[in-house]
Amino acid sequence: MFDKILIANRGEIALRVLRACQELGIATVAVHSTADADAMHVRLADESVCIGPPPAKDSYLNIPALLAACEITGADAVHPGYGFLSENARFAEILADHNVHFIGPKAEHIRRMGDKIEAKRTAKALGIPCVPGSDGGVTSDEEALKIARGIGYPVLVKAAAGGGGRGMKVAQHEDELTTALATARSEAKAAFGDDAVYLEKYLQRPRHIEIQVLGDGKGNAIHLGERDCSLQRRHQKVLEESPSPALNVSGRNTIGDIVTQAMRELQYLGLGTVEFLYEDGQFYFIEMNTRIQVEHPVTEMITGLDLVLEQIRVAAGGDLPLTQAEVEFRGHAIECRVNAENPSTFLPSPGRITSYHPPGGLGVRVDSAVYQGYTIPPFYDSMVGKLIVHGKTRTECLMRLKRALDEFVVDGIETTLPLFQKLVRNQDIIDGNYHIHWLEHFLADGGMSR
Ligand code: MV4
Repeated sequence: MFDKILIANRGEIALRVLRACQELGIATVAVHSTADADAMHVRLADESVCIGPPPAKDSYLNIPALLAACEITGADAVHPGYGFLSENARFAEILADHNVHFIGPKAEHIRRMGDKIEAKRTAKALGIPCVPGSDGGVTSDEEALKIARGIGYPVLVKAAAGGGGRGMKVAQHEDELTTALATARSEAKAAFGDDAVYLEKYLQRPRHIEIQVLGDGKGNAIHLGERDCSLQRRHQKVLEESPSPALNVSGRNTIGDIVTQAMRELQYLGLGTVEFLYEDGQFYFIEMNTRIQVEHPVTEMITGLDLVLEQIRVAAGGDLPLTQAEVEFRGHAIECRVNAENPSTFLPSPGRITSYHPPGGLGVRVDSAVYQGYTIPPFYDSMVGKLIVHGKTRTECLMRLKRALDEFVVDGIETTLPLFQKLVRNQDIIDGNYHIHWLEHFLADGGMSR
């Protein structure tokens, strides 16, 4: 096992990783920008190193500064959290070159899944169902027109280097395809420096359902069920739940087994999430994430597993905690991402938290790094924390969530708590009847002013 882990992140995930390390008896090193000197993860770590000024490119993304921090403190492993360097294959390789373990997948798998064309090719070869579309990238308008005729309109042009919805363009009819290709290419070139694009059938009202996996890198892998992350705004997840209201036990087992078998064949190491669109009872692979995700607590609440601890264990060469047959799914969990934003306009609202009272009680968990008197800096994401609630049934979970939201006090800044107050009282949400565009429609229809 590792002796000392450097946590290359900030905020609630830095704290989450720190807690897992403490429970494993592993020493911790926090790193921080000058804007985060007062942060909770810095206070609670055994040691801390300032790695640069506030802009992330000069601090949390500064690889030489992170290497120096490893060297100075003698850390033997780095946990990247999510975002920042968590899916940077080069970072994983550089650490290995300096005899520091990267707590995450093999660099080759991070790189392969980072290229969406390569990821899809891999998924398809492993027997994972994919959205009908081009076989690899499209290089000419003529080729694209031919493929689109084959799959039928509407079609979606996607960037190979994409993610987060950038460089995506829908063509409703043939006469829109050439423009969609050109726009997607130029957006992709500007955003990622790579104009490779591919084509898919456009699914109109799917759900976003993702499968959590864990591999030991030696050909063993398990899945930990799904999360329904359909409630999003501008490609930012807002509320996640497990199990998905749209899935039954046999649907879960079928897709879970396919994904698990694929991960065994890949000899995948660490945590991963295989993302699908789900429409009319069919799963369609879109992407794979090779990191721990913001919404991982939803899975922890229904499986009872500590995903960060397991991630550290397999990175150190350890075994999986359970066989697939031993994985049990208990009850229902929902996570709300509470952001420092106006709940109607979503404009950021950084500033000082004058009053802070998180909810508690049975089945209630708050993952947050803020405290009363803390000032949310304007340089990073605007998450205040995550409220995660567990119940025996979805109904109990929703009632408990309503109760917990009523207890939650965050004063001094605006937060998205009022949005969740509305959502838990909405009939579609209560019925589990929503898709990837539901939240944007709700907001556009004045859901927050009614
Ligand atoms: C799609 C799609 C419809 N059809 N692919 C958006 C971000 C990227 N990760 C994948 N995305 C989508 N891919 C096909 N073939 C619709 C989306 C999409 C979406 C997906 C998941 C969650 C929210 C979304 C919001 C808009 C569009």
